[in-house]
Amino acid sequence: MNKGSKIRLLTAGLCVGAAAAAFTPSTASGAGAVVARGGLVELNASGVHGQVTIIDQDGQLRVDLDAHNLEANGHLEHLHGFGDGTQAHCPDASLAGPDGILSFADGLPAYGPPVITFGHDEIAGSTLAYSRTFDQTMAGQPVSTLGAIHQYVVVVHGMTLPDGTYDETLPVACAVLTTR
Ligand SMILES: [Cu+2]
Repeated sequence: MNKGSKIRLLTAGLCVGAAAAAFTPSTASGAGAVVARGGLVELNASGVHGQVTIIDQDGQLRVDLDAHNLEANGHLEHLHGFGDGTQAHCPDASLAGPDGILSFADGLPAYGPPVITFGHDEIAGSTLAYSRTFDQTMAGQPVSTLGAIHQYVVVVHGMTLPDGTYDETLPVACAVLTTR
């Protein structure tokens, strides 16, 4: 065993110890969980609305997403943010620039890059609803490396542009997350 793996094992042992100390048998259900909720607010006048709940517990994120008034087509849903404590925001329409269309890139200064893909879904109707659990980021890191969940926002993408082409990456709704 090399020195590096010994240190990692010791760190893991300490984490287990800390978790055990904080565990209270009488509140076994949901102990240590952080619950973040947010309302999906439309972008690009999409009319899309809905609700997102993220439960951060035991190194896993459970994502309950419920979005309505979507186009029957392909959609991407991500957790977006900067991951360094910088608060991500839902983009203001003014970021759209002269063309009035808030592109994926236009929104980046506000919402930051995607850090977890919650889904890439082809829908036949106008509703997208699921509960999915994630233990890794897009970069392959444990979700525990994300830090406080409320520094991130959830963005739903996918809408037809005025020229008639479908843009799967166009932001159509965004949710700020609050934990209380
Ligand atoms: Cu996204």
